[in-house]
Amino acid sequence: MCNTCGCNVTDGNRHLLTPPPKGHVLGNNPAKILNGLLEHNDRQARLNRARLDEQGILTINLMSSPGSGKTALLEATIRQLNGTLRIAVIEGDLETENDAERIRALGIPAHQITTGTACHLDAHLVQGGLDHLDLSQLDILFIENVGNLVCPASFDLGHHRNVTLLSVTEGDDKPAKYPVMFRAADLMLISKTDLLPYLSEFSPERAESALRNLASSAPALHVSSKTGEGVADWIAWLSAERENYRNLLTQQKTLTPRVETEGRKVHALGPEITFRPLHPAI
Ligand SMILES: Nc1nc2c(ncn2[C@@H]2O[C@H](COP(=O)(O)OP(=O)(O)OP(=O)(O)O)[C@@H](O)[C@H]2O)c(=O)[nH]1
Ligand SMILES: [Mg+2]
Repeated sequence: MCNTCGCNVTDGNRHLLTPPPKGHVLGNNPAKILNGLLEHNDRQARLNRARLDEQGILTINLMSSPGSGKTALLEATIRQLNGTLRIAVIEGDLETENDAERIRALGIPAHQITTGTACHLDAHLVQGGLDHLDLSQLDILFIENVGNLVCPASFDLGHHRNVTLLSVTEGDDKPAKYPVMFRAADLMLISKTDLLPYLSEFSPERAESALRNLASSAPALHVSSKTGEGVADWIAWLSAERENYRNLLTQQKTLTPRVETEGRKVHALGPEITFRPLHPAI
């Protein structure tokens, strides 16, 4: 799939594809160049994370299919927190400033990244987003990834936790069908639960059991941004993660998200490429 769509080439890393100078370690083998992009991504992600850690900003990557309620969740979160934590948002979409405008309308700084054709954010794009924010004024940064249940899970952005939304309109089999995305989740949020009375075919139990079948122990919470049901549980999860993160920082450690190595294979070319685990598990 991504071997043909070229989605691992973004405006943030396109410059790395220019022919390398003679004697450059990547040579001109496309497989090596694409593997090089992933290595460059990881290197940039580590720099992003160090920058965020310096300021103690817990950074959450929100992923899901298009329209499952990521921006609505952010709006509900901002309302619920009511200024008790300093928040900013980096928005990722192929086109439009719509989501960033929705966040700014609530008085929260937001930077929109438009990827053009790329179906995921990467660490280079996020680095550009960080440059637009005053990091000295933040407690939590949310990154709303491009709506896509496949590719975003494979890219470390330098963030700390992955949150994957599954809206009840999508069907409870999605964790089984999109294992790379759901295995990468540190938290699964079943969203739009106010619609459950109209969607008797969706079973939250079946959705959670599909997640467990992936050997994931990530918590599964229910939320409706429309009615506010479950928003307090989500905020409690965020607060616990923030406390854990701050404790780790005092020990010169940090939090790292789950990033799926199997998905990374999809984003590379050639059988000769070997993958290493991205991070020591915390
Ligand atoms: N009933 C109901 N509708 C919701 C809820 N959350 C979001 N929606 C609606 O779902 C649609 C998409 O919501 P968004 O928040 O824009 O979804 P998104 O995941 O940010 O979409 P993209 O950024 O395009 O991927 C909008 O019409 C929302 O009003 C919810 O909890 N309940
Ligand atoms: Mg959105």
